Amino acid sequence: MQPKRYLITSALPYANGLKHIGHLAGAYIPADIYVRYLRSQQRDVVFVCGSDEHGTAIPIQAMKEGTTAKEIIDKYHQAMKEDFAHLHISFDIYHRTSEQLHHETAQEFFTYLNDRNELETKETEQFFDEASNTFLADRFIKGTCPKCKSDRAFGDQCETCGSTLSPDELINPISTISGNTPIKKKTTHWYLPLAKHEQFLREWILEQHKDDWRASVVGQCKSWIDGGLQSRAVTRDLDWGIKVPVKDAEGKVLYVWFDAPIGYISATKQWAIENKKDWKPYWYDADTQLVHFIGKDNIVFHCIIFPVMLKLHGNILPTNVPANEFLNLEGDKMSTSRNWKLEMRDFINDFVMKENGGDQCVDMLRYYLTQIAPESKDSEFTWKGFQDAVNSELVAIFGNFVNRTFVLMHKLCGGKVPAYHEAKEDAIDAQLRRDIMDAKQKVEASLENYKFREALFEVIDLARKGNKYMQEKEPWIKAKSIQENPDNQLLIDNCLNNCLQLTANLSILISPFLPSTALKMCKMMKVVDKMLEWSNAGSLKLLSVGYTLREPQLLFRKIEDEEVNTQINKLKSSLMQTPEIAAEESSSYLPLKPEISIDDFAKIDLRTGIILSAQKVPKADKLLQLEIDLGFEKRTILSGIAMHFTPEEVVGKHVTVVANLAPRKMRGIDSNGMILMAEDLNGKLYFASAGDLSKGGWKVS
Ligand code: B3M
Ligand code: ZN
Repeated sequence: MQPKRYLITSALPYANGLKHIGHLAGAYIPADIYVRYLRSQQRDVVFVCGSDEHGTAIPIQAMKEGTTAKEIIDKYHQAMKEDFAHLHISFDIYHRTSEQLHHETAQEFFTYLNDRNELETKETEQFFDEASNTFLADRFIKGTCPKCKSDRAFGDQCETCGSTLSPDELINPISTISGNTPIKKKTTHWYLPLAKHEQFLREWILEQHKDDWRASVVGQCKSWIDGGLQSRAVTRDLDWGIKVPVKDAEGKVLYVWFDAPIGYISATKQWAIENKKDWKPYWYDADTQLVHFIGKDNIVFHCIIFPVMLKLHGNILPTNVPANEFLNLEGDKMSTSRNWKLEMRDFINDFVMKENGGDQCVDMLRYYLTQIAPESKDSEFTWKGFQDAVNSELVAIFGNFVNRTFVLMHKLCGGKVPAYHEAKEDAIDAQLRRDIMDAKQKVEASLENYKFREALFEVIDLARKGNKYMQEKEPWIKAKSIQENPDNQLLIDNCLNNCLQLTANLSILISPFLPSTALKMCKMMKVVDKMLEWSNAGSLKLLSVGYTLREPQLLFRKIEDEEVNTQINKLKSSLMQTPEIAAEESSSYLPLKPEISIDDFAKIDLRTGIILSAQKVPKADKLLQLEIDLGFEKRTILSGIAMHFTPEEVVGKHVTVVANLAPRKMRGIDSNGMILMAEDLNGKLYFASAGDLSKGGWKVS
């Protein structure tokens, strides 16, 4: 039986910075595809998301940017909202957890559980900064890593070796707020006792959902449960967040992972207010299908902690949590701290905003990110891969098929949908028509099972079949002998009718993935977007006979080598700017020689020179014999650059010469001086020239 309604959520991104394409591929594009597919079937669906604006990540970013937490969330909420809109992620609402409605919803939730004694309180000792009179969140404590001894370790993790730490493990802990050594102080917190719910979790996840949830999700849950479920603190000592709604809980807020998922509920409430709907069935009725799209690092929160909260609060549980693995970038893990990332904003600026065909670039990105979606294992974004996906699939298969169909229809059928002559149908036609009808079922089955890569593959495969069909039918050849074989026109009609019906089907099937492309196709076919309703797929009568169609428009442009190279260089150069990499680089610079006096320097006579001729020195791999014009005289100088330059390359070069160096005999030749070269970190040589002088002999000082 079909569920009555759907509530689809995408992880609420932290409002502490711009998000990268790994986030996009993990939690937003697949959710958007799924939602668009459901909408095209007129199912009742609400797609909610919003900014996660609490947690220590926010004040920490504020400290970094030298501003307030409020300014940080306002800035990044707005930016993320815009980025998602540019990439056509079609949320029904993009809310924020700093809204009053959310604070109230989260507090009510807490109170409900607390009133029913579902939470425990415990007193512990925590680090406290006396100077600022605050308890220190893990991230606000810095120290030496017990594992690798690096001093870039925080209370939760070491930045150098990546180990997960607790503040107690740090050697010489220091408050990042005051720089002082913190003291230990007693504090009370509320905990969610997960162990009490172990039986429920085992049955619900490991039995009920062992087959319909992704293996990686069930696997991660199993190891959490088998590892022994600990009570989880749901409050923190912090001044940024939602106040704990209990008397005498001064200075305490709800833990961000307690309030953030409740953000899905408050977003639904806000959507209902704006659309005059009732939000309650979406969170209470058993015939609602709740699906959370997330990245794998959020599994425990969405599959264990939040469901326990929902169960205790009387809400429905998620039907599925299709978590994705990670997306790597050009052979390395994506990382904000190392600056190895491609932000959505960068793609938008470099492609989407650059040309009026920006929409097609959005679809190209959506295409590639779906084609490589990390559904069952980590996958990799490369610019070359992006170029290949666009050029050899979108352009060469999908776009090419649609374009050829339109061009030939205009040329051979007078710009109208030709009739289909049943009597002339052959086995090849019949097969293509079956393929069109089957494609719908295949795409549908994959989408229903959250297999987006597979679903997209089926759509492209149908276009591939279209190309093959056209190649076999060769209507352009048949057109040449219509005079002799009048029947040929009937065969041409059948071919193009099939190709046009196939095109119409492609527009429906591709629409959840590439919404702008589908609309562009509708325009070419002169049909309204109602045609994109899913129930129309599989039909062979989408375009009526005799209907006039527009001229074709190219659906996708090619991605040029130059664009790919620019992006790769940009990525590499941004990596260089991070302090970690700069430190690594600097260790490959040669150490400086001992200091010299100005008098030492004054002894060296540097002159400009021009290389007049050059030749290899026999039996010496490294040496070039140079003839150099110093203006007042010509010199022979031997230089060890033969492995780097050919004689032809250096003739005419301007060089700086140490002109008063004592002559030295090498390989039987007198060398009178030395030319200066610079060497980069990779050992590549450059001429240290005084510029484009017309004359040699000038003094360099
Ligand atoms: N903001 C973590 C993250 O972006 C978190 C997700 C909340 S979903 C309720 O990875
Ligand atoms: Zn370490």
